[in-house]
Amino acid sequence: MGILVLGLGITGRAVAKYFLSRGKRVYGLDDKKDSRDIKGLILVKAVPADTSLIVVSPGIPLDHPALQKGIAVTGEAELALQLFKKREWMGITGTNGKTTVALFMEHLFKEAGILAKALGNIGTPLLSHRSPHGEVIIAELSSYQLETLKTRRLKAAVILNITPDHLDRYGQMESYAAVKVRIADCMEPGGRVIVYQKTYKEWRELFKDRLVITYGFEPDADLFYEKGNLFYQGRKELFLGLPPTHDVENWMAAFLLGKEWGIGESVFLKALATFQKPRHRIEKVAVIKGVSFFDDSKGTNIDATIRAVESMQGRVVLIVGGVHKGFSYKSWQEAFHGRVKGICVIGESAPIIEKDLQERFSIVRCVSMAEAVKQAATWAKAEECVLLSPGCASFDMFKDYAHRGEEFKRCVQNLR
Ligand code: UMA
Repeated sequence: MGILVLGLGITGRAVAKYFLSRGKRVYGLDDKKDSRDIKGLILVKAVPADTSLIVVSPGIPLDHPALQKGIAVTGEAELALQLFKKREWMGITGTNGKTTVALFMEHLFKEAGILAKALGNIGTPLLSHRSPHGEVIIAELSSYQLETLKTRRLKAAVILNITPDHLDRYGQMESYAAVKVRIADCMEPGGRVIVYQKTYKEWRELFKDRLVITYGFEPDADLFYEKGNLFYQGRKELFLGLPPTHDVENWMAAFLLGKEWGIGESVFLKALATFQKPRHRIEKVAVIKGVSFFDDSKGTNIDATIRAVESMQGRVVLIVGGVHKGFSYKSWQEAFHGRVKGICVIGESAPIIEKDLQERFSIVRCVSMAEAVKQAATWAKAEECVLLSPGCASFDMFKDYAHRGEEFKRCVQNLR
């Protein structure tokens, strides 16, 4: 009997290596890539007759023809949940903020003297993690990974938010939201999933009778923010001293997650003071002639771009566009009103974005990042900002979002 690994990107390769190292017969099928460098992996073009299990990569939808043969299908994250039984697990999902919260939790645990490792959608497959130390696994889980997740092993988990993304795969918001809510079914028995209050209210019927802890800006949230203070079930927990921004939502989620491991106020505040935000997330990369340049290449959906624009001081020249994921950009009209001075569009989605926004904004279509940066720089005046926050995936023009961010930075440096 063999295991078929479907998709040989980062995930598939980690899965193949995991099973090969345990002496299993492993087949590899990829519609585009030839991975001859994995010793022992048997490359195939169709599902072999003796296949007993298919491990599907997150980027491959479950309606892929190879998955319609009646053979058991699982995902890498689910396999890891089943296999790493002795670990403590934390799950982090949401449309935006997953990576920031996952990295912050790693940092917070370090400050608290607890061994922990952030893995998963953040870029390191769960199965590639080998360590004898028994770290807490902080799993960043995408909706794609959640589709095949079912083992009840999470000690704590959070849904940070649910806003439009990946509608090319899910068709409608309800299906996307339902997949996100699956994380609640992977809690240890009796475990309560932490959910942003607004998200919980919006998708309440999907949660049914699942046990939930909420956080947010209205007094009925379990963790409630008011004027820089956090109150937990009516009792003041700590003075955060920050304005009610999107970042505060992330810190509230992190505080609740940390609480599950007994981490208190002083360690939390110390970790917050020393945390360095991840790269390509509203990262200031230069100030040239009074214009600030920000790289938010990781902003790959409409809400992420709105958050980035809202966080800017001064008017913004925005660079957007890339792989279209099926949603409308019309909500940008209101959100950008009075804030965005001009828009440079790049990539496949350029014509759709133009159509949705041209009534309200000056838009210039650019063929490359270099052209977009040049155009944006001529537009922006001192005290204003140039912001790359594409609202789209990067794969039409770049290897990934990091590559796109680096290219932006290089073009900005060339302006000097
Ligand atoms: N492939 C096929 N047939 C298809 C589609 C793809 O054979 O129909 C093959 C491709 O040729 C390629 C492989 O599948 O060789 C790619 O697999 P994949 O898309 O699952 O990508 P991985 O390299 O395994 O990376 C995945 C995540 N990618 C996606 O979910 C698209 C990475 O998240 C993640 O970091 C990595 O696993 C480790 O867990 C990236 C991402 O864009 C950052 N995530 C989305 C997001 O954050 O919004 C969900």
